[in-house]
Amino acid sequence: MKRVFSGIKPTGHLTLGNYLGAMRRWSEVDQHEADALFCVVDLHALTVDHDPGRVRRLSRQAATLLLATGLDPRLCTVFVQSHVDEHARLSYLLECVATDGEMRRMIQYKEKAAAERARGGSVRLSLLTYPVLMAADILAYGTDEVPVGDDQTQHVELTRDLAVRFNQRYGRTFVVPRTTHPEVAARVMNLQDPTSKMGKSDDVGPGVVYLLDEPETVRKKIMRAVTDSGSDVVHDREARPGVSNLLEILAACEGGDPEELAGAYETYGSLKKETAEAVVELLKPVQRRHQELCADPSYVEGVLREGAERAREMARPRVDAAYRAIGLLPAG
Ligand code: AQP
Repeated sequence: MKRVFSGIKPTGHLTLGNYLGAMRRWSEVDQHEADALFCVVDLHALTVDHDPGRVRRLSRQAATLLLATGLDPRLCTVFVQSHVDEHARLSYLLECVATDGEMRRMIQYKEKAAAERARGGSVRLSLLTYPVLMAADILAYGTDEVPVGDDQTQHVELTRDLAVRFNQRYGRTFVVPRTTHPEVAARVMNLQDPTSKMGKSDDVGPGVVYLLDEPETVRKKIMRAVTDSGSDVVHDREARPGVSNLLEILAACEGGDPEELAGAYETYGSLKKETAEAVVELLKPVQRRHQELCADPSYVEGVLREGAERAREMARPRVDAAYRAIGLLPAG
């Protein structure tokens, strides 16, 4: 059975982009078809200016939402990254095969470092090395497939490069993973700025639909989405990014093809209305289950505890093998 690994970073409230780009597939497909692990990658949330209490709250919320979307601990492993030391252990070894040039070429690093500097802050070294830790997350488990949104493609490419390089230098230790993306909505765009990705740590709140937004809030955000000049509904990401984004969201919610859907709408207004209702319906069961789980925090804690134990057992042999392969003396 193939092994699947993916993660979610508790840097903000989870968004429709996170759900359509990644999480939905985890619960609907991956947990049924693979030996799958899903992780709240909390160490990654420390790479930018953070508030400790907020990271803890968001980590708990992200874990609860993962279960609320339908992840079933009988079918897959759900855990928190910092509960499994093997990630950090392996990350250091991979830093010893990665180069600083590779790190500085990462688009997300360039964007986030620029934003940090623009705010007058300093850039943490961990922001530069974050893709190596992500590679460790993936490689520790012998992962075959990494289901992610489009923005993570470059990081998975780096992971592949590091796995190949390590294997060539020190002997075959890691599986070389591949990426999978959803067919539509692999990159959901910000509703107020459809040329930028909908991000959970964006400042532009009205452009971001959060999984826990009230139905009225979802409707308002979608009805106020920036559309393009012109009035006919066509799917063209370059010329009509606003309308195309709505068509992709609608297609992802209801199934179907954004280009075909475009023909069914004569005005932006009717498209927005239909999209808003589709998103409200999509989020309803997730929000209901989230509420139930919040009333039972010990269940969530138990899932995370057991998940971490299982994950540790899966990761340790491969990370130990990497330690031996790279030339470290085994502890007696
Ligand atoms: N807008 C998006 N469209 C499609 N997929 C998306 N993902 C994130 N945003 C979109 C996918 O969600 C998974 C978890 O993302 P992450 O927690 O690793 O964070 P990220 O990729 O850095 O994106 P965010 O949510 O915007 O966080 P911030 O604002 O902190 O950078 C990934 O598979 C991602 O591709």
